[in-house]
Amino acid sequence: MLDNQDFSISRNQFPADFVWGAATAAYQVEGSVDVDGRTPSIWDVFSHTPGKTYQGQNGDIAGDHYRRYKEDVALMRQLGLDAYRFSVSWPRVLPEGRRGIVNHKGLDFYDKLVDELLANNIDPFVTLYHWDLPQVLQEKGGWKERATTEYFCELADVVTRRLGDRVKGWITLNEPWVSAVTGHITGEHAPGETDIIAGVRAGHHLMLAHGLALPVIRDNMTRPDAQVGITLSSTYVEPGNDSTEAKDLALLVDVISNRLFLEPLFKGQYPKELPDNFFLPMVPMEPGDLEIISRPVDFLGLNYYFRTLPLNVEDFSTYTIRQAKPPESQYTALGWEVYPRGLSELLNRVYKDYFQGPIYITENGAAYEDVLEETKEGPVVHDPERTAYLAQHIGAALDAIKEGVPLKGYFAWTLYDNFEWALGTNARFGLAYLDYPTQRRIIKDSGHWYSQFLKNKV
Ligand code: IFM
Repeated sequence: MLDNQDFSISRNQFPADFVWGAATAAYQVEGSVDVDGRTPSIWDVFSHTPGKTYQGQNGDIAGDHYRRYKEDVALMRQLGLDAYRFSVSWPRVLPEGRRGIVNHKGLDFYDKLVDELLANNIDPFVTLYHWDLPQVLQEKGGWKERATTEYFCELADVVTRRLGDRVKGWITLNEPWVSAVTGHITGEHAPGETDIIAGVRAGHHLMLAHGLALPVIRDNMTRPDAQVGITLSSTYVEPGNDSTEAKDLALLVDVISNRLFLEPLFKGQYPKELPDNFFLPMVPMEPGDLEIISRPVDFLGLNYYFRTLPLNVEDFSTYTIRQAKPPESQYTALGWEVYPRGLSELLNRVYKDYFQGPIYITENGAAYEDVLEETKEGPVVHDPERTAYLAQHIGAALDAIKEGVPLKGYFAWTLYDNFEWALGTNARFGLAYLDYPTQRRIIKDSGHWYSQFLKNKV
């Protein structure tokens, strides 16, 4: 079942308390979008709008996790995970977007999931917002409006009151950059807006929501070892060639892709390189906002997938950058460069320049064109590239630890194939293959490798 690949890495090389897990997000796996009082999120509306997703696909069923969570926890246990990172569907818990009505059936689902995880010795890490804003709030302006930050605090309060005694890791937001830019500027994600002012407003309000929610969460998290943080997207940026244009652009892409959120969080400022007359006038800043945004977190979550090698700008209004594609590099099915060293470089840099506390890799993984084979011994999926991707990035994580970065955990993206947003089911990132017609979960070779690694058998 396992590929005969030797990556010379073993779990024993990591600190004993290092957390190993896998991650998912509510809309990508849960399905059951109209049961037990859940109302539509922006992703239900967006994915049901013709032309927005691959073949018009949506998350109506996805991995049916809402009904199959016990089977999924059994899969996690089989893999040997220490922790599971999942997100809460806001409109399942607060169907009106606000505290007015708390949907206890929705909350019960997460309550049962947490109990099932703990019964299997798996620690819950909960993301409060992974992109599925209630549509009712979008109709009032969504993240463009400051009021949404208060509603987010209400969600945080309701969820942490109920689960705060059992959850180990709280993550306010997943990748606010993607919510702001891809959702409001390029329009590739819900709510599908294409307005730079909308994107800047959304980004600022997301960060404000994070800062405002921190004390609310802290008041309710009573598990003694509980911690709260945020997850940012990240990329390792280098110039695509030696030209001045590429070098200047690399600095700007780093500012926009990484520093735009790192700096307000850890330095209480927006990057000074952003032209004063261009960016700041769009920020809906009020006195005290940056102090709120930069309130201390217990940990930082980083999602890392690829390196970015900018050459020149094709269209700045849609943030389309032409990139170098070194022929000697390997690429995933999405054309993302496999560049493990970028992970250790990035971790070192974030540690040195921004945050000296605990860091978790909250997502890392790769999409490949997996093929399910039915054999006499049962179904199999051979995915040696993904095994190599995971092993090499775990190796890079180990390098960073040896270099002094306080890295505390690693979550593979993702537990099993799921609804990959605008790409629908056309991008498979899972440790297990999801056979959509039958809902079977089939552990891929890479999942077997990860499991053997976690059990100290490789
Ligand atoms: O599937 C996404 C996830 O929801 C957020 N981070 C990147 C993943 C892969 O694209």
